[in-house]
Amino acid sequence: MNPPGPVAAGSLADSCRSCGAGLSLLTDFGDQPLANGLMPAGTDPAADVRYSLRLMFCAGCSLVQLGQTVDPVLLFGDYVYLTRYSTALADSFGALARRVHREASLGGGDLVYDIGCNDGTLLRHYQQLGVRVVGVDPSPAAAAAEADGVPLVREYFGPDVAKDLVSAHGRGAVAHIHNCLAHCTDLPGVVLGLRELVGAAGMVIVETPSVLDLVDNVRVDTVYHEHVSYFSMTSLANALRSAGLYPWHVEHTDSHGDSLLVYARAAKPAAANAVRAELDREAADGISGLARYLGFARDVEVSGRGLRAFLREATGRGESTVAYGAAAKATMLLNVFGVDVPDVQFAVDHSPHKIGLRIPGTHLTIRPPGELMTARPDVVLVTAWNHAEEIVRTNAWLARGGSRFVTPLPEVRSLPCPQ
Ligand code: JHZ
Repeated sequence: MNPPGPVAAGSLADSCRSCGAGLSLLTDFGDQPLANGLMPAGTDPAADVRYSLRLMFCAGCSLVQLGQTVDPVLLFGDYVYLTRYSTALADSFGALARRVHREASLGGGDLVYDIGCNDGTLLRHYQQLGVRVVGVDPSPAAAAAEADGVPLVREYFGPDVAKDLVSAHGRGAVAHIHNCLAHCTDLPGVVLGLRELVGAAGMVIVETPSVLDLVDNVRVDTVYHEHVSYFSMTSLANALRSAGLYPWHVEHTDSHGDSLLVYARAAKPAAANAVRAELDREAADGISGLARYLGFARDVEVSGRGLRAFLREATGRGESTVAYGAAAKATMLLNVFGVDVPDVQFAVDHSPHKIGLRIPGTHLTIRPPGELMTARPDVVLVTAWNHAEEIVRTNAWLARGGSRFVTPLPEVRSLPCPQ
């Protein structure tokens, strides 16, 4: 998330949002629509608003980032993503809350913050464990958290909001920020705010997709205007340290592709830990050099050609294809690769608020998954590939009936039909 105010509708950056050094261009995707800017069905995709989308690299702190910022009101003013519609993700938040509660010995007097809490899925798990919680989220998604009784501050997070929160509610034993740091244009300000929230004794837990997964598995569909930063352990540790936060543990999760789950606090950790090992692995892998990322643009071309050929051949054989998951990723996949009706006929998604809308930049309308019963597509293109297992499991009847489920990246792969 980004602070409101000085960010123009489409301003170009020439220096790193984390350390201020100069930037080098990695890939230019041209002008692209907003990934979550779903449009009314029947409207003209040619009229959809588009902004430049360019991926840059900072040799100063290794942060891969967008060279463009879009006004946060345009990005989050009408935000339709709700965590609760992905069961595996919601379950993983439950497991994390139970684990942190146990390992940090949290009690009823302790306080847990969640920055970018969305519909409050994570905080509701803490509430069930008897822990005090406060969520921070300016988007309409947070209304669902409030309706469920999660105390909420509807603000763009930063150091001033952090000070107000501490005055009003106290220091946090834990401050979570999941899939949100990458959205923050004022990265140094947000990290300072996190440090303020937890003081000397608390713990910050950051979850964010891994840039190595992006480049190595061609997750080009995760590059969009909301995601202004793409972290490695190296660039994340640099950003945290600048605010006096020291990462002391890292794990990998897979709810949105390979992601880093990093634990940090104000005290310097022992020299040897999982973070040190991760930093050493990244250094050996060339993480701080532009060369590590330069094959990405070529790989995107290859993946795009492969997907277009696959879909065109299916259409040529008279087969029908439907996209599963009107995720932000679906918008980017279809637009960056130039895929539209008739090669993909429509999309399905079980989020009620997405039904009846159109994927930006395309003619694809979003329908309820129940329509697959009548459509019986030959091919189901799983655009929400991070949920492929859950999607194939809940639609096993369709797979058994002969529909082929495929994921698009880095190349088209068929998913096994469940027994
Ligand atoms: P999903 C979100 O991206 C948005 P998206 C956000 N900006 C971000 O940073 C990343 O996550 C990390 C639907 N679905 O979770 C629900 C079904 O229909 O991959 C969702 O609309 N049936 C915060 O949008 C979509 O798919 C199902 O069985 O790419 C998945 O979106 C399941 C499991 C999901 O996030």
